[in-house]
Amino acid sequence: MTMNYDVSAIRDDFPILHQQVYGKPLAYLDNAATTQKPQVVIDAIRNYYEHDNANVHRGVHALSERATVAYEASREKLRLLLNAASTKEIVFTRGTTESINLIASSWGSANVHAGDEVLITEMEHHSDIVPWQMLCDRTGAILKVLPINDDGELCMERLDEFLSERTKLVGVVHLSNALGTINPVKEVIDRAHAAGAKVLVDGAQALAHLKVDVQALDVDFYVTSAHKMYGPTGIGLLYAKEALLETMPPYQGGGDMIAMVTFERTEYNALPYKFEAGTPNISGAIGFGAAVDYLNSVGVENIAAHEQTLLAYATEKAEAFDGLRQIGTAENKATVLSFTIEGVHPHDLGTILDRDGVAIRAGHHCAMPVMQHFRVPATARASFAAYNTVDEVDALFTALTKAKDMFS
Ligand code: C6P
Repeated sequence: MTMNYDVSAIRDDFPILHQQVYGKPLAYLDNAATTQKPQVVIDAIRNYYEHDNANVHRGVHALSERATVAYEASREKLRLLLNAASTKEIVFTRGTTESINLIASSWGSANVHAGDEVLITEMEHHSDIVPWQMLCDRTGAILKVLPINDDGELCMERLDEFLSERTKLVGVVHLSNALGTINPVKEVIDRAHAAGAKVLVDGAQALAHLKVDVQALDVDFYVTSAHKMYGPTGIGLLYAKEALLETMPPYQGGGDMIAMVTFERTEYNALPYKFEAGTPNISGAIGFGAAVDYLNSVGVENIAAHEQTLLAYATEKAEAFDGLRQIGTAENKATVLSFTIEGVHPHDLGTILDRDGVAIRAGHHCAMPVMQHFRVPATARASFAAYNTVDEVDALFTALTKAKDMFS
């Protein structure tokens, strides 16, 4: 394994891993759906509720001040993680899905008009497809789709053909949840900018596996979810360049997003609060901050190297497995092994593996166009995180052999 990477010490940070499922040790390989949470994240949330629970930005009392300080400290941790220029550029949302809906509703409605084009890719998650379809339906804009090849890589050689002077936005996933492909987002951004388009990168899967620098990327919008990076569910973020956020109308109206309200007019609050209407997910934000601390303490590069070792080992086993078809064989990929097995439906695989304590995801992974490209109804997907082991990969393949034998 990776030098100095103590996977058993990391496993000890995650209380949930130490359990049996149907009498078998749990092998949790469904990390692209959601990662497990380390004790420090659980403790941060618990500590907040035990000691500091109060609303933020409102109270004059000690608890509210402490809650506000902790909430804003998390924003600063996320700014640092992404290397954003200012905390004004970090908006807390419910997650990737809400962040993209925010962009499509706010920026999209103000900037995308009939005849304009929005370019996405064939490997987008539904949350980076449907909000743009809805916007195009509302405005009369046109949705274009950059195809992928049979390895599950973007057809970059065709990008310029799909960009035009009418392209207002390019939406691209950083790390595909269905294929594991890591996309050349810097190149997409540079070429889209040259055509005059803004770029949204869907980083839902990226931050637990890749180092991301939004300034180096020069990306306009970057979105993610805490729960895929060892943080809690129900919280995520929208990063956007300050100049863009300044011009965008609010997404939702309500408390905290205002500076002054009369019945005649409302003056909106400063960034980022203009986009955070209502009482936010305070405990979630605090847990998100603790997850960032945890990621930094292990080091995302160390995690990535460990996962690459697991993925290489699993891929080797997959290649040797009779009747197994890998879906997603990009040169540059991470964490995800997506596959079908001849004669066994992925859902049956998922159920049989579960009985052996092996948790994977089976389905379309909210990326139906990817399934359509590869002409499969669904795939089985194992996805690796910091705490997974070679033994768990072995458990996966032992269970797969058993499943295949049952059906043959
Ligand atoms: N993918 C998976 O099992 P939310 O649900 O808002 O936190 O994230 C949505 C999302 C957006 N983009 C990508 C690339 C994603 O992978 C996801 C979530 C999960 O693959 C649930 S479908």
